[in-house]
Amino acid sequence: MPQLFSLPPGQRQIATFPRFGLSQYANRYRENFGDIAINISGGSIEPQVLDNQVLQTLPRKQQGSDFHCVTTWSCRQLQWSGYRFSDVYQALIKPHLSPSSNISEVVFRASDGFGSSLPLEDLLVDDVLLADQLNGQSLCAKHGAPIRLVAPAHYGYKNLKHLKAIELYTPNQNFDLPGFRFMDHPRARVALEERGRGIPGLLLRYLYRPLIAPTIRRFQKAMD
Ligand SMILES: Nc1nc2c(c(=O)[nH]1)N[C@H]1C(S)=C(S)[C@@H](COP(=O)(O)O)O[C@H]1N2
Ligand SMILES: [Mo]
Repeated sequence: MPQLFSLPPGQRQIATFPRFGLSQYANRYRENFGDIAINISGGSIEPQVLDNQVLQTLPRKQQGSDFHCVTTWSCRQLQWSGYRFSDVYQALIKPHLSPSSNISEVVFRASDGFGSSLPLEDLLVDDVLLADQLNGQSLCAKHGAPIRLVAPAHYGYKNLKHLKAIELYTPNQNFDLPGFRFMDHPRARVALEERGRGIPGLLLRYLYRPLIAPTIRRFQKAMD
């Protein structure tokens, strides 16, 4: 279990799992984010909605994984439960696509307005989940109710909370995401310190670190 002793480059352990994000999302907190309803669209797919009932037809996956925010805090061994993204894709999405559709990129949209993308190839691995439980309980509003993406090999900003839509794109298609482009690396792999786009991860470490404490306070205050 080498992970128990070493953290990825530039990361430091934090004792508790804070509510976190870009400051403009702090106040978009609600006590109730409603039931699971994930709108699937793009590619050749007939738009459709995944709800709890259809997700429950898939095997449940439990997983303990570390969580790494781009600002350098890491939280160890969070216990997630949910569904493998690869199972969702293979069983519930792919059968509805025409065989010739070449999906390469997936965009996730959240009900607080946040959005993120990852290459499909990064999502079809064993530890990427759509998680609806954390530490044995239904996911709370603070951490992304009713369901969120968990992609432990990628920085926190790829781990989108309050998931409400999944969009599928082919290699030549463009899409829009909220936020500054330099802050969004297309893959954001933690092991390679891909913190941002066009700026070295090593530099961003030092720019982001002073933001941790005020951001945690701001996100906490928005829930009071
Ligand atoms: N919908 C939504 N998802 C989001 C964010 C957000 O503000 N809104 N922030 C991202 C960032 S930067 C991080 S580090 C993690 C934080 O997850 P947590 O609040 O459960 O700790 O959520 C990510 N996913
Ligand atoms: Mo983050």
